[in-house]
Amino acid sequence: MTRVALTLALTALGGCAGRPAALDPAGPQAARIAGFWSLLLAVSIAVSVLVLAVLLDALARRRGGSLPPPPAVDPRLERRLTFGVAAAVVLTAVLLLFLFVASLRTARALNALGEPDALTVEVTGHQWWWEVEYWDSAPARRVRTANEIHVPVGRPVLVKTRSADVIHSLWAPRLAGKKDLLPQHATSLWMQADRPGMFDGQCAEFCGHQHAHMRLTVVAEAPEAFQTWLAHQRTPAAEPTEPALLHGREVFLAGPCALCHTIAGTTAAARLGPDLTHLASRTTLAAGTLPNDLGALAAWLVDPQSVKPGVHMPPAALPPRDFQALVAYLGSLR
Ligand code: HEC
Ligand SMILES: [Cu+2]
Repeated sequence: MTRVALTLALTALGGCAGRPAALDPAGPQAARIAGFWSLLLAVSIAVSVLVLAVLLDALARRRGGSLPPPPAVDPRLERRLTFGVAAAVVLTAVLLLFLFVASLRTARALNALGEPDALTVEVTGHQWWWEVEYWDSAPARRVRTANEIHVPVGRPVLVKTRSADVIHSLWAPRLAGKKDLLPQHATSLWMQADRPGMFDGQCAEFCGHQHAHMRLTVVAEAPEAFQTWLAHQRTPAAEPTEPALLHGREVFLAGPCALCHTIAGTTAAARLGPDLTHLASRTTLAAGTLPNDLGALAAWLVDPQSVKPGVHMPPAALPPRDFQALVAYLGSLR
């Protein structure tokens, strides 16, 4: 019966398309959490069934419509009742202790994936997007991107988390538990993906207007594919060859865009908004709010406020020719 309930719950939670599914783990950390969750469910079901059985038994023993006369004190019955109550108290205490120890063991396991070859990724929460930086001892080799964490399958990843403004919380339920991102205090969590795939993530701590539009994607890929991706991200932005794209770059660099964004290989080096060096290589725009295609990009630039009301980016008020060139240039940043 426990198994049936468990399978039903798993199917229900795992089957909702596009929903994070903590009970459908794709890595050892999430599997630990799902295991502990199943244990809690099993124990709760067992206790509920036991209590219900005792209650039904008591009801069945009750005879007639009116209350029976109070029984004469019977020392044997008295002893049996005392024993029953004591046994129930001991059983409860043992169960609670058991769950406490299991919870401690899960927490310890979550913090211990460390290996010498672990990959270090720094994730900074912003209202309302994720800055992702791949750590390297040589600063010039560090890679910065946004709203996407690429990880190699089977390799432990140490995610160092912080916040640039308010408290956020990183949650990619198929890979790991939640971790708060705090403004003044660095935290970290371990994650590892055991199979390739795209895994949804979401800010899990209310952080203002657009909290619900603060999604991220973890892209787990084979180690070679990951290295190719990383090497490509390290390169500066592609040099435009067509006149329209060159014009688009001029528009970008001359406008307010360069005050907030970086495009490596150009003079734009600000960090108030996402790094756009390889913008077109990402799957979504504005932290999972829009698909990443030219139409959505144009809609975003014309009026970011209508897509994400309150967002910290002004609209691009440009003549049509400049605007089209700008969109084409950004769309070329593979
Ligand atoms: C005041 C700072 C600021 C200015 C000026 C600004 N942006 Fe942004 N931009 C942001 C912020 C912040 C975000 C992240 C918004 C979010 O997802 O919540 C963003 C997001 C974007 C994105 C989506 C990136 C992604 O990976 O999701 C693009 C593209 C972009 N900006 C292009 C531009 C262009 C082009 C201009 C100039 C016309 C510009 N921005 C001007 C701050 C700015
Ligand atoms: Cu947030």
